[in-house]
Amino acid sequence: MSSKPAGSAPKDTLLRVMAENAKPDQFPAGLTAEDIKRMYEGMILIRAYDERQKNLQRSGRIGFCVTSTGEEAVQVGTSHALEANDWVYPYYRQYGIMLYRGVPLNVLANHLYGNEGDLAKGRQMPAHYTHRDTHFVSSSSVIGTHLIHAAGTAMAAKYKKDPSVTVTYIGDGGTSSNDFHSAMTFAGVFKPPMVLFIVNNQYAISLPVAKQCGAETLHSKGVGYGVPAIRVDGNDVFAVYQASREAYARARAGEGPTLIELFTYRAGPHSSSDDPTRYRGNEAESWLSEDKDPIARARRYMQSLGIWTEAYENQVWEEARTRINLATSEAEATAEPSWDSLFEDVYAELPPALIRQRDELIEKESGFERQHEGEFPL
Ligand SMILES: Cc1ncc(C[n+]2csc(CCOP(=O)(O)OP(=O)(O)O)c2C)c(N)n1
Repeated sequence: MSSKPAGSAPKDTLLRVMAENAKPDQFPAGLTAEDIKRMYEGMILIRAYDERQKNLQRSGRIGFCVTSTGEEAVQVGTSHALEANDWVYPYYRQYGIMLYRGVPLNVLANHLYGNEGDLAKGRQMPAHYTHRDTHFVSSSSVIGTHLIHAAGTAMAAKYKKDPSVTVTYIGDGGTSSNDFHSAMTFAGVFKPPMVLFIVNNQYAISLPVAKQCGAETLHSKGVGYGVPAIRVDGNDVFAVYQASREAYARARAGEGPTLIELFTYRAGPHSSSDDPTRYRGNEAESWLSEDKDPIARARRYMQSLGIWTEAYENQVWEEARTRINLATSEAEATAEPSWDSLFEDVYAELPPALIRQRDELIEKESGFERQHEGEFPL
């Protein structure tokens, strides 16, 4: 008997468009120069947003943040192939999809501050973004629960003969969750129009993937559920786009779900509460090298195609940073949600007991503020 676990696939099945040190002479995956630039600018916007989040958190101006440095191609490549009516069920590391789908930066910045303008009204944990208009569904802190919601949304589209596709994301660690099993079982049996992306960034906080799962690759899990699966170089934005586009087309044509493992690396900490050097030394540095960094790889490719200059690079970064700084400065100057907003959104009409509690809280808070006026300057 082979020592390999059933269903595992060899590691050399990684789909790539950008070969290492490739010197391309034609545009990849049916993309135009405009598409490629848009994708490149999208990746820079995400990286610049992360740079700003990190600085705000480290200087004590926001409490917590999650970054996705090194995983920009995952977010941009999968989004570029989406249609406006498609549904996105992310986990906490894919807010870049909102940016790529044109959600105003203020929406994200307000959430970072949990201020009055925050669509979650300051009630969600930071990094749990949501945006109804672009079908970007708020993620849950409990790993994996959104996968079954995504399967349900896709099934509804199938019943309604609505051409939308539902995409959902789960980390390598998240593939060990009960809900991954439930969603994959459902997907394999009922074949809803959905695409499940495994973002294999090689760590679940401090746990490396080899200690998480005995299979050689994570896409091999698809075999057991009867869901076609593919493994893609997740730092190759064009390969991510190509695989996504094909999977979405299959879903729209009624051919069912696809599981796509995107092999990447979480180059930053798990969150602002984590210090990755304690469990992996300075290993992350090599993943931001010219050969591995998704942005650097796309840049080299664009250089060979003659659609990149240093002036363009500087302009893209400057514009991204200016827009982000403006949005976060505005968010910082925006008031906190009012106390009584805590009582909104659950009942159409507040029950008498809650009315009493709300009034009591307002009374106490205004008394407290009067008593301590000026004592707690921000
Ligand atoms: C059901 C559940 N178990 C454990 C946790 C604690 N937890 C939060 S994030 C995380 C790691 C998830 O890693 P992975 O799925 O690989 O995604 P990544 O953060 O690496 O992108 C864990 C264990 C949780 N939130 N929910």
